[in-house]
Amino acid sequence: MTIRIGLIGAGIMGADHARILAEELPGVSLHTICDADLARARAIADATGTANVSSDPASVIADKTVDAVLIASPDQTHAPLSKACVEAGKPVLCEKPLSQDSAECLDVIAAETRRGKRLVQIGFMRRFDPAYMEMRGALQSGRIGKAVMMHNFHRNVSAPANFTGQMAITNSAPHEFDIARFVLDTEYETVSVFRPRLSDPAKAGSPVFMVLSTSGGQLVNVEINNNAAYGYDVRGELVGEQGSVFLRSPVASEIHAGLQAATAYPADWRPRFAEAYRRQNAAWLKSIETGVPVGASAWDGYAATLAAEAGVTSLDENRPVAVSSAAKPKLYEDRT
Ligand code: ISE
Repeated sequence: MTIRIGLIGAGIMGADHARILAEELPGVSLHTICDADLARARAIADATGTANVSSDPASVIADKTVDAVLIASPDQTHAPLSKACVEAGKPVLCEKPLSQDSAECLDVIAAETRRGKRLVQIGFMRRFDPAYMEMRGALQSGRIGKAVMMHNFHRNVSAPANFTGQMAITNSAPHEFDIARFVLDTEYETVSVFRPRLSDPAKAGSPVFMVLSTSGGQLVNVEINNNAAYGYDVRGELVGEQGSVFLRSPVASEIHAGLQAATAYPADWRPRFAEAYRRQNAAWLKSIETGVPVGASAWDGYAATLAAEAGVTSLDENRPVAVSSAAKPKLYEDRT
């Protein structure tokens, strides 16, 4: 069975997902590339041998010759387009975040609950990253004892042009909110957000430092620095009562020259998490065939957005903020 994909969004992530689907995974074909900028959609279509382009997401979702949809359009479109896919009965892989507004996440969850079936997978690809999988496995095996803390550093070279001050929390940090919740198998109780004083306080994407408490009694700290300058650098350490697991980034080589030894940092997340994206997309395609959902659900997307909303409030009001969630529908009880 060849799965025909409608790809919505021809920006940096849309282009990367198109490349992965066209070049790295079997049993899938790109059916339509959709973007408000048709020229951008056509460029990806030409690069991947895709026949159709569109600037109308609704028509792509309704197209009976499109089996599944991958959403990589701007954040604010994620929830309405995911909801439209659910209402059309189409499996959808939606880039993170599901929404920056938890009420919109609940709309998607209500649509899935009405249908009685999970169709939405959220693009929290770190769940498929080999290093994070080993970290979670070490905890589940008991080798490090009970988890007590998790340290997370998330550094980009520079903030994208459209980045606002809050997006460190609402766009970047959802990766940490989700992966820490997934590794620890816990829920968040409070979020406290701090910001260091910078030489240029107006610079978009300036660092934020967060401390989250969990229902399992753990502390999770997250540093987001979208203007780290030196490289794309994501670090993590899971600390247990009998040991710890330190995240290692994939390094292909180490150059020794001029009395120095050096390894290279990637320029952004795509090379650092290339294997995670490939595995995530492969697992999504498999779940379409089997009907068994995998990866992060719309509920996981909601949980990450709740933490982000609490984080924004904490930064604005300079206080710890409680994370309060709606009741989880039974549809999301089974862990995959
Ligand atoms: C971007 O949207 C991502 O998802 C990357 O993984 C993250 O590192 C980056 O900060 C986000 O802006």
